[in-house]
Amino acid sequence: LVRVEDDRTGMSEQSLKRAIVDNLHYGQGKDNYFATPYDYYMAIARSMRDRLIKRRIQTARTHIQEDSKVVYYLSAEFLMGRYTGNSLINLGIYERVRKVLRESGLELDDLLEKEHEPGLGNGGLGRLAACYLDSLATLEIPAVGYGIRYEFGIFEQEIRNGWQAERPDKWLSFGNAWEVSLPEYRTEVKFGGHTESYTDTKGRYQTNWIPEHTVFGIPYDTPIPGYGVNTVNILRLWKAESSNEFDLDAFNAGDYLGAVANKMFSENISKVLYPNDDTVQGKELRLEQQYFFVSCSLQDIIRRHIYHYNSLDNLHEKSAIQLNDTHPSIGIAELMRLLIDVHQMDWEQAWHITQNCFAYTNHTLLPEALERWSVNLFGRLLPRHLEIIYEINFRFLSEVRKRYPGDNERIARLSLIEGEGADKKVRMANLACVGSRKINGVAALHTKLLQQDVLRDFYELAPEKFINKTNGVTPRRWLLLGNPRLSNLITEKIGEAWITNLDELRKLEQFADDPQFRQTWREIKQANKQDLAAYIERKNHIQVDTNSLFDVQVKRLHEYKRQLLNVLHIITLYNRIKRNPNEDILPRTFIFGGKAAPGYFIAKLIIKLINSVAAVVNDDPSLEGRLKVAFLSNYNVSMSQQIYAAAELSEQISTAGKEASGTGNMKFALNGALTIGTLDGANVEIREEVGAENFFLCGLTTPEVYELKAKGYNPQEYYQSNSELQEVIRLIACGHFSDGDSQLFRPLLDSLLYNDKYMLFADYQSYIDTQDRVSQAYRQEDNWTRMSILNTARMGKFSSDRAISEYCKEIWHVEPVPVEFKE
Ligand code: DL6
Repeated sequence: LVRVEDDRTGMSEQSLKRAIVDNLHYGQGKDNYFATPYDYYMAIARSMRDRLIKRRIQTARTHIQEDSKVVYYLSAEFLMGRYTGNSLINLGIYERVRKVLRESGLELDDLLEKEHEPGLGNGGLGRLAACYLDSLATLEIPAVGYGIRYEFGIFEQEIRNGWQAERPDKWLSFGNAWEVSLPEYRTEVKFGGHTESYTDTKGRYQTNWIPEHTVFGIPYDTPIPGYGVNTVNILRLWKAESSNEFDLDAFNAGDYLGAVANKMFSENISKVLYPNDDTVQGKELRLEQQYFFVSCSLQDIIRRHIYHYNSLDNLHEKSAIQLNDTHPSIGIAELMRLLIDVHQMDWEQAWHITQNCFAYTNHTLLPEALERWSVNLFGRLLPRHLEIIYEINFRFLSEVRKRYPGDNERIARLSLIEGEGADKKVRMANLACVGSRKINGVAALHTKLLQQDVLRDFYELAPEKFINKTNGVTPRRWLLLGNPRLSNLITEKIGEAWITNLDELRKLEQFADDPQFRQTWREIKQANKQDLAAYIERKNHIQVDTNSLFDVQVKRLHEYKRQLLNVLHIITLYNRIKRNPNEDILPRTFIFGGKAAPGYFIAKLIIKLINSVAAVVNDDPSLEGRLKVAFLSNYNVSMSQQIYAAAELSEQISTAGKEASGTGNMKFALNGALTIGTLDGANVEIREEVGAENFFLCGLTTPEVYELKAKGYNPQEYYQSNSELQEVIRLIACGHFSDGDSQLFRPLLDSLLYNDKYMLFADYQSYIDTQDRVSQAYRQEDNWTRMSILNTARMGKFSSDRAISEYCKEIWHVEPVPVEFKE
């Protein structure tokens, strides 16, 4: 008996083989004579998607049957990485599929490289959302991720003559095997226009929003499988489409361009991801994007809820809506609008439901990243929401006034509206705080600083709303998939329970002093280093010494992350060798990667400096290959998996009090790299977990930074008293790294010498001394390996499973719902 089901869902070698051949023929229209590696990739991806869809259907049914509360994770970014490898891992058939393909002379890993990574995020915030979706599914929590299906994701970075150049990321141009579109669930979203008030037949005061134009959101679903369970949740991304493809009246009047204007307006909305990380671009299109996806998502949630319960009275009991930063916080006003204007609920009940649905995660302490929209723009685009925000504010400030009579400064700080007259702004963080039941930071230090500083007034008003949720990363992608050699060793030694219970890694501690285990541990790192070295040679044409220390800083380019401090260290070592060629300097390979926001000139100049230093250092024969510098272009999730596996030293050197958490720091340590870092973000907790003796601490603490700022920080005080630092700065200034051009890096040097907002000079000596300790420690190979093992062994806390379990218990109040799989 031949069953279609087997080819679509079967997990045996034979079924998998048939499935791939079937998808190659009928999905790609090729046989093995014509098929390209990309066709094979598509066939594998489709075969996996088939398997997930069956489970998805059963998951959705179970959630309805069990009347489950659902988590809705609203995020403007999801940086998912490649799907196919991850799905093979989570379905538990990676090795089986590899074997099946090998029998046909195909190499799975090479084919998986053909997947164009969906870069629908900038960095930490979007990647966190992706880790959280993985954990939600693995923990069997009913959940939907909602976001935007950007046609162009984060730009592709090229390095031309040392400078960053941007190219558009056309990730969809060869199709996307993973998504399913659901035009039947398209949703209408209004923009612009005006509001009108009237009294309805029951004598109630009502408001009608008459928009200037409307847009459709079309949902595209991607299945999100849990590891080793049958739960398959979805990521639902919205694409904007015109509600009025062609204006026939305009066309008939001879205005062809006018006839398609609406289409252009609509489709622009989901066209491109804004490439800024930790800064806001107050552009109208960005607000349109935010409102677009939030409105689609909330209407979708309401549609499903009403279908099931025929009432919205219990919406908050069945839905937990998480705001991933303030980008979706317009959702608070939108849910109020939908409940009041569309579903005729009274204000008090609507507000009760809204406040109990939403929770807000803050991801940044940088003031420039706090979103504030001009009231004029807001009113033009979302006139009804502005009215609602004024009403929320009026009611909220009346309560505040009762609590703090006469404290007008506090009232002004708490207000949802900032400023006066034409400069008035809507403060989205304030809206998020007022409209949410819980507010969380992403590391212990970050939450404390929110309470003491950025959100202090809200903390004083409602301390019970504040809670810390230290970030976490998924061990499936960041160890099991990304570092198969190390994963296999770990599983061999302690079994595979660590994959879903990362605390199990503690069992590795017992092997930290075992010479044989250390040796194997080292061999694995060495093999991973060789792979990365081959990549660097292929891409950058730089030969690196695989016995050198792989010292890595990969993350977005930002002044506060201080890639420049790392460069000052490289030049310090360079000078030392130049001064004394026989000086015993530890050979190091410095590896950088990361994108700069296209409009962020200083960050781009730092990239140019790194590449300029690389050009001089890599080619100087007198260094005898002891120092090598490589900037890897177009850093993304796929590349990072390889980098973490090979790294030995992780650079986490942001100015204390600036990095909310960091998650790269966790991925490095999980893969056995030691950290050199400041007491910032989650570094603090990583150090507590791995032990101070297994962490290289440097730099000022947050209170010291604040104190120094308060008393008036002067970088010259540090500069004038440090001859080694002077030598470094002079070398850059004289054009040594810029073919004699003494002006090229002037903006960087001036900012250091006369302002130094991020206090590089204050931390320079501490950083250099700590790096010297790193070099000494690396030479004691055995002890270094021991520290490396202990780092991995003690990273259990930083699993996203731990983070998500805490969100479930303490914020969302949701329970796992196991799904049975029936063939
Ligand atoms: O919480 C995820 C991630 C943190 O680990 C980083 O420390 C933080 O910089 C990042 N924030 C952003 C930009 N956010 N905004 N707005 O990506 O979040």
